[in-house]
Amino acid sequence: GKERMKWWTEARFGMFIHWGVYAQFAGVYKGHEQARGGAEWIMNRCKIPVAEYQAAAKKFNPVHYNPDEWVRMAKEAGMKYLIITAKHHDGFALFRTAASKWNVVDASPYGRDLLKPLAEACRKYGIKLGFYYSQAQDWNNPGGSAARKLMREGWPNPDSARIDAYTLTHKGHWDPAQETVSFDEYINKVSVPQVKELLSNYGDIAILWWDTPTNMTDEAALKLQEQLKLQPHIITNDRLKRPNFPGDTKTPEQKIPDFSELDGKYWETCMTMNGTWGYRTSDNNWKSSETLIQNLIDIASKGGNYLLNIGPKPDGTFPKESIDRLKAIGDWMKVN
Ligand code: FUL
Repeated sequence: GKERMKWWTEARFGMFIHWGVYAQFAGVYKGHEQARGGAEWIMNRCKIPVAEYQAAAKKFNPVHYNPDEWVRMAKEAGMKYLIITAKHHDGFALFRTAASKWNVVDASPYGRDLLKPLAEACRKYGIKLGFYYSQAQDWNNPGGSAARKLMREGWPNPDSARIDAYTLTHKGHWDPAQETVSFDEYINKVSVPQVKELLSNYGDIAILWWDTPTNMTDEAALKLQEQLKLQPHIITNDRLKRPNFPGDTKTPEQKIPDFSELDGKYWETCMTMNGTWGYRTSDNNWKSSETLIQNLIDIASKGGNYLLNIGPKPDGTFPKESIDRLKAIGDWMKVN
């Protein structure tokens, strides 16, 4: 109830982090710019075969990853919480997991859990930690669902007509490797155990941020929801499954609701600083610091939270444009 939501309603401002193997592609596949969607969608948008995408993880080696610095930057910008993609739609776990080999420890040269030191840094700076977890959509772990995006307007693969036809008749998949087990089996053997790991191995977890409930059933949602008991104070969003699982918070994406749209429910606007969640070299469409500060004021005045995204580079550092904006917001915070 209210008590559990207290810190969240006072927080106002948080950092979203979208990071994974897609950062390495940075919006480019075989020399072609990904045409649509965030750069974290490149595997789906460009229909990259499973084996080829997984080979890219063999070069994922973020040697400049410094979670202490990340959290300090969030803190100095006035942020009170941080939510990171523990697993995005590409299924790559940024953590040690026994449920799938498709994770940073087993599949990358980096070979270490990325979330452990982040959790420590969050504790050090008094920043609440949340995990984003793509519970249904997973393009690498067999059985995971896939949104039916076609190539037609995407990367001009000469084979796109054939791939689109396959995608349309195979529930959004484009590679037979994605269909070797059922969705139920994926939920039971990957999703549920990984959520259990995330809620058991990293101390206090403040938020579980579900996403894109493609193919979710009530049964699967109940199993995942059950895991939340591991963290009795946890707050969840409204993306576990629709309908019937509203969670605690609504999640307007890339928009700030008007006063007339507010209905008394808790809400959090998530937003990118440029036009993509995952790192993309060519996206220079950065919002000004003034715009970001105005958004924060607008959201706070309407009683919401602002979850502002960073897409770290494959080496583990934040883009300079993001760092500059965090600093500008922090400077403004100090005088206000
Ligand atoms: C969306 C996802 O598909 C995007 O990649 C991103 O994670 C955004 C916050 O939610 O639905």
